[in-house]
Amino acid sequence: MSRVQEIATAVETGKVKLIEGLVQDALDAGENPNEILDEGMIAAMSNIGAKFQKNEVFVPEMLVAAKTMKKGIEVLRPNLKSGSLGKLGKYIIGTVEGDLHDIGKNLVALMVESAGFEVIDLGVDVAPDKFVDALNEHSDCKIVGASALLTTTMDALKSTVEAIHSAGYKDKVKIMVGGAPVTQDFADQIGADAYTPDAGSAASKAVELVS
Ligand code: B1M
Repeated sequence: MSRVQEIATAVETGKVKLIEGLVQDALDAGENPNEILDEGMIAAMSNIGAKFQKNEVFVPEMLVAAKTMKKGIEVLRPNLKSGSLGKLGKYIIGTVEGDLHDIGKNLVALMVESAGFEVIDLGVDVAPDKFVDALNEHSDCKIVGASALLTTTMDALKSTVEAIHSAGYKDKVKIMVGGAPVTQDFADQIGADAYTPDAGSAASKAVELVS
């Protein structure tokens, strides 16, 4: 089994205590950090999601896999960073109201920060007015990113865009949306400025939006 496959298996089976060592060993052996992330960790989360759908695993297994992935990302983090902090302005990010999934949002935050933004992370279950409060507090912010992982919380993306627009930020701030159930069509329908399918493209799009 390759080192990247070993990492995937460790995430999928929730080997919290082993993951840091496995990721460090893979990095020391010269594995590409982006491959460790995409083909190791993200692929593992996708597998566990498929198993959850088939009732082969349950919420506790998803939780422990998520915990394992978070630990692994901490080891990867310095290897994914490149840009100089904050030079492109502020980027407010959060997972929308009713949604507790934060791994994808955290990856977007990490990539956007690496691209040169100062990230203000509001966390999970962020109500629309909390995004507005954050914008009021950081009036020089250029982009807001909102993440949703559940079909049931896609409406909260819509409410978030509406709240930001109603608060007078329509022409001042760009809104980016994403998350597994989100599509370009949906982003267009709710009036978001951009949709991207993954964290890497979110970072490039953010740079494009302020250039
Ligand atoms: Co949940 N969960 N979960 N879960 N969970 C999913 C999302 C699900 C698809 C699993 C399944 O059924 N196959 C399903 C949603 C079905 C649906 O709505 N269509 C689901 C469900 C049903 C639930 C619960 C309702 C289960 C229950 O309680 N019965 C519950 C809801 C809780 C809530 O939020 N209110 C729940 C709970 C949980 C845990 C807490 C146990 C845990 C989350 C832990 C955590 O995040 N700290 C969890 C997990 C781990 C998952 C899966 C397995 C993995 C999610 C993940 O981290 N993926 C997930 C299955 C799956 O995704 N296949 C599943 C890895 C991550 C890197 O990908 O977040 O998609 P992702 O992010 C991607 C892109 O989407 C994109 O970039 C990232 C990659 O580069 N992206 C953006 C994300 N945000 C972006 C923002 C952007 C741009 C791109 O711009 C701003």
